[in-house]
Amino acid sequence: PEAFRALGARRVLIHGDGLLVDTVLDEVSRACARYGGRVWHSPSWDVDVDLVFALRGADELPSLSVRAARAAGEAALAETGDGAPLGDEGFLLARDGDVTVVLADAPAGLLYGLFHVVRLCAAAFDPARPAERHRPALRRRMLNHWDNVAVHPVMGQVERGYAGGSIFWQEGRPRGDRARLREYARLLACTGVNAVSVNNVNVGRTEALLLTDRLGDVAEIADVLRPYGIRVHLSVSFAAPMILGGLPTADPLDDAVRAWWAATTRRVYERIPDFGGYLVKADSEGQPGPFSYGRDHADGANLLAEALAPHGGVVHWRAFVYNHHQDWRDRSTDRARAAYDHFAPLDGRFRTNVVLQVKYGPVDFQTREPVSPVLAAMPATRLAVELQVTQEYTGQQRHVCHLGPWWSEVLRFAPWGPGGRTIADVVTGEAAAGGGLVAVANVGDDRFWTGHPLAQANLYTFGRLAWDPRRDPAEVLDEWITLTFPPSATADPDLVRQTLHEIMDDSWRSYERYTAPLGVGFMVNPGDHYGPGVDGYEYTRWGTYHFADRDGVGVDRSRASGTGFAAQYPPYWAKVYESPESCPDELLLFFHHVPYGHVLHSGSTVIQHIYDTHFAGVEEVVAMRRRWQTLNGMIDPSVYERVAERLDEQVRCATEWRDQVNTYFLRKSGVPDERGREIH
Ligand code: GCW
Repeated sequence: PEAFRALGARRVLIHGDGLLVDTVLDEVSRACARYGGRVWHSPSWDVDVDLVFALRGADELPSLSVRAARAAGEAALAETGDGAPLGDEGFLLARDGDVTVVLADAPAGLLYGLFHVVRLCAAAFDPARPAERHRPALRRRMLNHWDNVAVHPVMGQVERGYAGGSIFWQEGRPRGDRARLREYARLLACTGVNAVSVNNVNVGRTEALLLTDRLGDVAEIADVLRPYGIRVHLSVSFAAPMILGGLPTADPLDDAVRAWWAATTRRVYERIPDFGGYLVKADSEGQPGPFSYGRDHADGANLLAEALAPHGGVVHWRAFVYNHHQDWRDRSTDRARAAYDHFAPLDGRFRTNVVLQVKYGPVDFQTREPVSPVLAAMPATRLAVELQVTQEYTGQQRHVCHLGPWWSEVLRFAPWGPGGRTIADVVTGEAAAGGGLVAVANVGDDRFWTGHPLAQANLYTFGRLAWDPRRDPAEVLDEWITLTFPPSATADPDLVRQTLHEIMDDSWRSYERYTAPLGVGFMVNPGDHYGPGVDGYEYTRWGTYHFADRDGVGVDRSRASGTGFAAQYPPYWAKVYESPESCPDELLLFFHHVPYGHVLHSGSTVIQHIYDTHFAGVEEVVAMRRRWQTLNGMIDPSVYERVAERLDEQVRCATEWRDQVNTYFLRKSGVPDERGREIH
């Protein structure tokens, strides 16, 4: 609430009507009640105000100051944008004498304008502040909840969830805590997220029913999220016509199947008129899909797209399709190749309301992977990048691992070569058809929302990057710190801010240092994916191997002698990745199998790099913990304690990683650490 002080102490006028305008009114009223300001909603008399939120289409008001402020806003609008519209969600912020004015074309714009004013604090009222216009670079900024309705025997209530139970569901039923859900909607709206899917992409029997018999449960969630501009989407089973409709087939080209989807979808929209659409994991890790009928993924996705099109809905169709029954002895199959091999040939075949949702890397949300080549191979398809805010492979919200820099690196990557178009251009629609940004959510019913209080920064950063994928992640983190740890009587705000930066800024790289080296990935405990398990996946069916032997380590994915994955990139990167000499160090073992003595660009050998980074990574975590301890007494004690306890676990776990990885490679290679440190 502290962040609302500057706004809540002012005289505020809100002009316009609509559900989201009511939300703005409610927010401002609450802030004013707390901090002594006043609020008016379209008064019919003249009032003196400090801040105006106005919808451009709304009627003229008698208030002279408001009319003047609005006119000033219009003038600023003309100046700042060459007539470009603000759009459904954009807004303008300008000053007119003593008044700050927020103008929007649609109610959602006023809501985002409100949160912008909150972020700016006193700066929003600075007379010298030039006018600024904002609109999201991406239309859809979406979170996927992998929440089960019924508790799954292995995965629990939330698959890969590290923040307690589901915020939506509890043991087979809706959790029913509308107040908490509304707070969640508010939290998401302030980051800029505007779409949420409410059930796991692995759709079980109970979850399948959300589409039909239990649609009312979904409608209730939609009702609570709607006032914050958030649309609800649903993960559906491709076999729904059989499971729910009693049809003998789910063949996408079957007329009865098409009719079933059309009728079912019509009923969804009767109940939830602003329903967002479907999310589908098909032919992947045991989920049903079009392959069973000899059809391809364009046939499958288009079936659902056709049913959704009359209502303005979209299908998010996931590209995470690979053979999860691989024989580890089979060196010709490469999981990294799978998405490209399945999908790139289908470019141009998807209907316009299909969004192909592609994990950022070719394997699976690893700490380091090359950017998926699918993102550069389908110019005629709407592509969304899927990130993982839930930290399945990056410390599971027990470790501090701030992912902003990593996501930003992905979004800034130029797949056609340096200086060319970027992944941000692909998802915004400047270099392809544009499909948005999606992430797997990290929130549960935990009292701090995300288990680790500092993991909230990942949620916030995702929302801000989805609003503007070109933003500097360090600046976004700074914004989050300021909003989350506002100056208070006991704290030295600069010290708190600086300390949090020291802990968080480089935490993803620290995590990378003490876990799997040089992009080789995995090496986690199978099953829960937490902690080291160097050979945990080496002889499994999952296609995630590192091939370490006495001479070397890594996966040969070159065209010349390996799986050919490197050739899936446009020529510039295909060439760079093809040879160990030009491949960037951090991806070397993803693309090449090299001897332990191979010298990196950094000058170090591979084996010495493994030792050095693992020792350094643990030292960095120990330093994080020491820094955090200096904040004792300066911040909320419950937050302090929760983070302190998790840092103890991070030190323990990082040490385990270091010792297992170093010991493993010492035993394999027989090469001692040149600095003679203790390896077990
Ligand atoms: O990373 C893997 C996870 C699975 C998940 C799958 C996916 C929802 O280990 O738990 O299933 O990815 O993305 O579909």
